[in-house]
Amino acid sequence: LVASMEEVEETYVMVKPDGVQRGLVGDIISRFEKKGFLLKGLKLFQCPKELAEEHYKELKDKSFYPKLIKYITSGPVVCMAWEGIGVVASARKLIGATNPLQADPGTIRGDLAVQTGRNVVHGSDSPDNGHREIVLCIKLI
Ligand code: FUP
Repeated sequence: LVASMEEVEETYVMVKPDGVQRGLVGDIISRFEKKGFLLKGLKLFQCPKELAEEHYKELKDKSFYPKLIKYITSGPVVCMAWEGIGVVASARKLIGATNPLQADPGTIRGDLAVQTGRNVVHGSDSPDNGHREIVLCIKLI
């Protein structure tokens, strides 16, 4: 466990359409920079429906899935690859709980959001998914 905490990893972070529209991109990038992570890739783009469906395929059977796809495709998103020791778990901590009302103050969602369906930012939940999402959203498009 300690060894894996010391491994250099990459994770995928995406500012969702509400975050872009509200002008929160700079604040979000700044938090990752100040923590000490390295920005390896960045792109603004309109997420096609097919890509959103692929990205959230594990949630396909959830009741909120149609709304989620509509939300993610409602405007441009900012996709980033961040590198650093333990960056996958650390990014999840910086982002905070899925429900912003339960996210701790000091986290992105805790400071900047209220609704689960408008929670400003996404971060990969494992190194494997980090790699998969970076390839899917940054390298292939
Ligand atoms: P997270 O990893 O924190 O982004 O959370 P999940 O992968 O569980 O959920 C992905 C997205 O689905 C969330 F960012 C928002 C949306 N969602 C809802 O809209 N309602 C829910 O009850 C749970 C998730």
